[in-house]
Amino acid sequence: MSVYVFGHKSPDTDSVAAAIAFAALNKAKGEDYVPVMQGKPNPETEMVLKHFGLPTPEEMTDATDKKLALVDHSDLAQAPDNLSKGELVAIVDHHKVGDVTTNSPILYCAMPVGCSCTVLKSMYDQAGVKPEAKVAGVMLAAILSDTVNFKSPTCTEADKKAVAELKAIAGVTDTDALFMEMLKAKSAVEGVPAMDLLHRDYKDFDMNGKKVGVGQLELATLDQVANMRDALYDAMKQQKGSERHSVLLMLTDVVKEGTDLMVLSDDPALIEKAFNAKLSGNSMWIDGMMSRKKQTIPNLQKAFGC
Ligand SMILES: [Mn+2]
Repeated sequence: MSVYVFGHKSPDTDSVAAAIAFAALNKAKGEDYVPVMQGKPNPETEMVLKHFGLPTPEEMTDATDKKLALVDHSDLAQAPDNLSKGELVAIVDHHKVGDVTTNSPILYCAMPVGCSCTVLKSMYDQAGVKPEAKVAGVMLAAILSDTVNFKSPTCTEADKKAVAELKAIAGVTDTDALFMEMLKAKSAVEGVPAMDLLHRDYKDFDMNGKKVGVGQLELATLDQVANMRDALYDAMKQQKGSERHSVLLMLTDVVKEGTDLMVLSDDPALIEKAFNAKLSGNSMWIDGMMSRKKQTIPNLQKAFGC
């Protein structure tokens, strides 16, 4: 009887890579393990699987009458449906302990590191098994994704060491370039209508009785929208209409760590004052501005006298 390895619902790259890696480790020991995923791969995961030449795991969401393992979670809310009607045999994770319980002893392997695939790397080491190059590739991509290329506060020395060892096995020479490719896949804008991009992550705010809309697009590089600026500005005009005082669009460069802020306002000078910057054309670069919630909105509130 196969053991199905499930990542969490709304699969991310780690939950898929960890399912593949855990299944492959057990297969190397002669056991029948199959990676599955609870839903479709996101654009980043799709790119990573294609890059390393691995098939997309089968979709599966129900545990009834199945032998199964969980990776990258131990919360019921993220686990497959009818978990209690299946037989859970293992959990590999890097989160706080969740609310999944079992009647029998299981393999439970969790470590306080940045990624489930870092836990799996140490399981491979312990078993004396070297992952196949393709599997090592998706494991290292998962670590880059979960640790935001080592920048996340959750990143540990163990994650860095795992990447150093996995890149040699996978034949990856430049992990920064791989991370950039992943970011581009995640932030893909090509072929998406400008109005959809404006609304990808958009909110209206009340600023002292004035309605201000702020959208944000996270990008690997501003070049991604170089040919779309006019179309984006037209979408902002349409969005603003007569009811809004301002519509702003944050074009956030995740690599350079700053935002080119596109501005359409009844009072552009007020927006300039809010960010202590000067518009050139219809946008201005604001170094270090990454967060709408923590940076953009508080500055606007101050300028609007909220
Ligand atoms: Mn994870």
